[in-house]
Amino acid sequence: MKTRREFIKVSTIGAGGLAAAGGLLTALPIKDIFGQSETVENLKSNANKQLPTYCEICFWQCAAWVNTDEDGEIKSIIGNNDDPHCNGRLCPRGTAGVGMYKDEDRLKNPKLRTTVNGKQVFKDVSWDEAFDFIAEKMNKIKEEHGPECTALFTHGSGGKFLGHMLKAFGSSNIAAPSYAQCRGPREVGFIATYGAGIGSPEPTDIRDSRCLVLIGSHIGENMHNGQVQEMSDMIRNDATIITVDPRFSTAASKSKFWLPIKPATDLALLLAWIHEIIYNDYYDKAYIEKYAYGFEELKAHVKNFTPEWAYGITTIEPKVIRETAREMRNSAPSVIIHPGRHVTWYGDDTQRLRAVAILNALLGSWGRRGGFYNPEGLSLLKYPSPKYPKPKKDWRDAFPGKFKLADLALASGMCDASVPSLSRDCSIKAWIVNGTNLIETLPNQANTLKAIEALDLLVVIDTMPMEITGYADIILPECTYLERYDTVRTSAHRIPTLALRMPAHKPLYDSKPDWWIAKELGTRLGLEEYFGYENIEEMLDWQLKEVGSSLEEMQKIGVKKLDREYPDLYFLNGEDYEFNTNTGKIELYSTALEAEGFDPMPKYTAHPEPDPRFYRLNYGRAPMHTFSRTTNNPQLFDLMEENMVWVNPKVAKEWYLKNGQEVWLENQDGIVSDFSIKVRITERIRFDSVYMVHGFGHTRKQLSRAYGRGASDTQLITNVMLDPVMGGTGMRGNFVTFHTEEPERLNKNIKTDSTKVEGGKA
Ligand SMILES: Nc1nc2c(c(=O)[nH]1)N[C@H]1C(S)=C(S)[C@@H](COP(=O)(O)OP(=O)(O)OC[C@H]3O[C@@H](n4cnc5c(=O)[nH]c(N)nc54)[C@H](O)[C@@H]3O)O[C@H]1N2
Ligand SMILES: Nc1nc2c(c(=O)[nH]1)N[C@H]1C(S)=C(S)[C@@H](COP(=O)(O)OP(=O)(O)OC[C@H]3O[C@@H](n4cnc5c(=O)[nH]c(N)nc54)[C@H](O)[C@@H]3O)O[C@H]1N2
Ligand code: SF4
Ligand SMILES: [Mo]
Repeated sequence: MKTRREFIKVSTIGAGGLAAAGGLLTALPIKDIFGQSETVENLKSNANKQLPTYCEICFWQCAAWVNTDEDGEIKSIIGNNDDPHCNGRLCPRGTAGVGMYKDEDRLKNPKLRTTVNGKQVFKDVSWDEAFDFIAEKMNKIKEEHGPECTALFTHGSGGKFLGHMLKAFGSSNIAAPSYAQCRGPREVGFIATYGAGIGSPEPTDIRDSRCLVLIGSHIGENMHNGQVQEMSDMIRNDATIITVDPRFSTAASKSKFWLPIKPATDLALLLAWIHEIIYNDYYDKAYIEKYAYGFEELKAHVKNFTPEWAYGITTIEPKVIRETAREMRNSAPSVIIHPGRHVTWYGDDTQRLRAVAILNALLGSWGRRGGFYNPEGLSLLKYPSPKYPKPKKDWRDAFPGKFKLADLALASGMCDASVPSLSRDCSIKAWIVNGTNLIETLPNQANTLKAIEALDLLVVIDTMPMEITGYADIILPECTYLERYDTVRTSAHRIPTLALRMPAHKPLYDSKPDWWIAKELGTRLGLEEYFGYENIEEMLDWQLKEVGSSLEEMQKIGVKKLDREYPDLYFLNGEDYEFNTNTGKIELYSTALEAEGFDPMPKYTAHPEPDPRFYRLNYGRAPMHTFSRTTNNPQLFDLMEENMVWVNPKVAKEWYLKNGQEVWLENQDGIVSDFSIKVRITERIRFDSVYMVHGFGHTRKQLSRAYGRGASDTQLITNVMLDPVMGGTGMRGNFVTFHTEEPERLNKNIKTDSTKVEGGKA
């Protein structure tokens, strides 16, 4: 049976296809906003200019200059020398921002799902019609269920405007996948220990560090610009790098020690290191005495966690564990056990990150040069607007008594709260999805689709016809970051900086910026008093003037460096300090976790192992791509067209696999990859695992380059190992086996392949 929200192509019936379509393409009131104007045909005034922006290809947000040619066309992007995120140098992806702007597959106009002759298709509509449609649906949901039954999933800068709109509407269900699918356990683990999270960019003082321990964080392939630059400096300075990774990563190849740990056993290694550091008196006594709580309890807790004990679990030899512990001690406090970023692995992730936080504390690296510095940012005042209504309920009602320590909303939690339930008076009924490809981003696709199926409204705001757009009721095309203003970047660093993003070209096609979408939709919903500014320049100028700058100044300089309010970059050199924990101390023994019924100190528990002929599915980043968002970018596609599955030679021999051979992967739940993937035989992966880069295996034919290239790891991640502390979705407990011929699919596969679905092009 065809479902209401049948997955359909983003193909459009022509203007004549529907009687109404032509008449609906009316222009909106003309607003003379630089770069956003409907009337400006060609911004000649933009010829041969250098205009400031900050990059949106990943979330490091490097500040950059966009160069235009004599026709005002975008020519190139280069780093801004004044920016501490990039120090004037962009990564390959940042330079390829031009490719995102020029991608001919971009979404071009708003599209509404409709049925023609019994088939679901998208028709082009005007922005007016799109907003009227959304406002009507949202108001109906508000009347019938309350405004709290709406939600915003967002990843990226423009989400702030949409978040403001949704809060004004009366809902606080706003989440990004960068929490429960990414760094959430790290934040919660560090908050439990230091009363402060890590945030982004990470305040790791890598450039001054003598010893960097990377535990499942592959800086170098994880191309977060400033970190990679600082790590290169470290290597030049002959500092020690210790990499713990079942895969021989690029970072491992630059390391003094590579510890090819058995996957899923890191907590045992961390506990053994803690044991070594305490029982050999390697720890920073004065620091621990002054700042820490629970040392004696910790000492007793790790008594039996010897290197010999850990060896049996991790396969890392005791002498290596001892030697690496000594290396850390020798460099302390200029040592960093890196907190990682994508840390949702095995469900005990908050506890693993607690162990990382504790190890740093024992070595005295928090608040010390070469360890973790004290970052400082500047918050801009919010443009004056009425108070938000107070929501009576939210997504947490779906999880009574759970995840209390989660300091942000869970994208996966909001998804689960959209699956109808008899025990709740409201399941979430409407999603606005902005800048996140939830189909490829949330694990367990069947669950995501179940939630989507139950919605009354799905609005997708994107730049590209990604998987998620196929399920939308209405698609709104956002212009790329090179064609718009956004909020001013205010992220914290060694010194506070401001960075401006402004349009370098008017939006191509009929695409629009998020700020405008939020304001126009807000107005349709009767929330105009929340959007008191005529246009975004007015708002930004007001905000900037409040801190002694102005839009005019920022348009010229792009990045403004400010003075620190608190002069101490390194702040734990013996002075008194009260941490934001229950005890006011660094909690080696966590009172907050204990109060919620969790282990106050981390413990190792074994995780399931693959069955014979199955291998643990490991995944990660490639330097030239960001998730699924860049795989169709013409410039980056040229650098890497598809992902491959890394297979250990021993395994390849057992399966008679050859380099470059195409295989299909099947996971423990009988899900078979939609597409085949080529084999790469390499010693760089352990025999018990296979590895692939995330973001490939696109199922949308509208992605003319990326379609069908490589395989999707997400499709094979059906087992979620939930973190009981904060609801993170552990994704590394999945196992795959090989098929050398395309296997029959036993009806377990979900249809995300648009070619298999009826509904069509006019
Ligand atoms: N299987 C698997 N799942 C993962 C991960 C993994 O490694 N493997 N990694 C996890 C991590 S660490 C994270 S942070 C998340 C990331 O999750 P997402 O941010 O959802 O990642 P993308 O797949 O890049 O999806 C981004 C979407 O935003 C759109 N987009 C790009 N630029 C713009 C813009 O300017 N405006 C708008 N409106 N849209 C834009 C893109 O076209 C794309 O559809 O995924 C998590 N999920
Ligand atoms: N080029 C590029 N850079 C990026 C991104 C991107 O998409 N592209 N995304 C950014 C984002 S949002 C994030 S969150 C970060 C993510 O970057 P990282 O935090 O570095 O995380 P992953 O990319 O998931 O890297 C995972 C590493 O862990 C290893 N690993 C797998 N299982 C285990 C295990 O059991 N134990 C140990 N010790 N290691 C294991 C894998 O082999 C891999 O090398 O990257 C950021 N930087
Ligand atoms: S690291 Fe690269 S992709 Fe990320 S913001 Fe910086 S230049 Fe852009
Ligand atoms: Mo992430």
